[in-house]
Amino acid sequence: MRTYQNITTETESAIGIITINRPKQLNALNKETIAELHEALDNFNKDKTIRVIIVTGSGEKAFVAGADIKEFMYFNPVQGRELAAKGQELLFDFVENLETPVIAAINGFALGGGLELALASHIRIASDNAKMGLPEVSLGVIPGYGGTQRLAQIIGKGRAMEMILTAEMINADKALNYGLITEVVPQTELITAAKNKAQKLMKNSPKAQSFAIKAINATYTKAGFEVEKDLFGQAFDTEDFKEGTAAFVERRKAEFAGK
Ligand code: DAK
Repeated sequence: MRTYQNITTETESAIGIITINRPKQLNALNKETIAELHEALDNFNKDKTIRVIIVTGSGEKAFVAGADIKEFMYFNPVQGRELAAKGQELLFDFVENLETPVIAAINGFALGGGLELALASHIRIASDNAKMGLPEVSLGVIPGYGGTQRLAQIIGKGRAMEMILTAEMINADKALNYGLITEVVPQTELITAAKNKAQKLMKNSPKAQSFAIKAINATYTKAGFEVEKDLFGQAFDTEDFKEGTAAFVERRKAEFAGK
């Protein structure tokens, strides 16, 4: 099996398990990690002995604490829009439209691009210490990997609007109540719970499941995703974006001028 720099993969009883493995950066998604995730997901999807894929994060603290801020803070608007499009194609749209069901096992912080990865997955379960949010506006940017669209699709416009505009995190119980996740378990039981869920999925027809994924996804329009990409790119050209990302790195509160 191929060795990756930022993820690990293993197989067990027809389940492909992908663990994002940058614990020092709380598993933040940089370009390389996104490319590796694409490759691993593609390989598992093509392998017909694999019936379900589980995606999780290494360590006890984070699933994925977002896109790698230290990488994207230097992008200009053109790079921002291009990378948003590329990221969606390689990972977020790719996961959403994969034929093999993907379970996100959220083992801690799932923020920004991390929550967006979970939102693109077909099923989400979480450990009781998990915290979820889209904090992008606190950095002067907006969710750029489908979060403005998929969060509202899953939990409704009102709750999505509140989560995105406040940039606040919610805990696992609230996420369960919102329907953002479908199960909460103690952290030590998370992977077992994900594997049990996978076993349930395996009782059914893979062909019919892939048709069902396609049919469910067909409801949603693509127009909103295009608007998100454009506005995401525009946000990279604002003073607020420079201030928001600089404040994160300098560990201080951002002072937004609204420009
Ligand atoms: N990126 C890079 N490094 C991160 C990170 C991130 N998202 N999150 C955490 N880290 C790093 C910290 O900088 C720190 O590194 P050192 O200082 O030790 O070198 C290390 O991980 C441990 O984090 P903390 O010391 O902050 O740990 P705490 O327990 O104090 O806090 C926290 C945990 C999760 C509350 C905090 O780390 C945090 O607020 N993290 C940032 C959350 C966040 O705002 N995530 C980004 C959301 S925006 C794009 C498309 C989409 C996006 C971007 C670009 N393109 C197409 C270009 C999406 C953007 C987002 O995801």
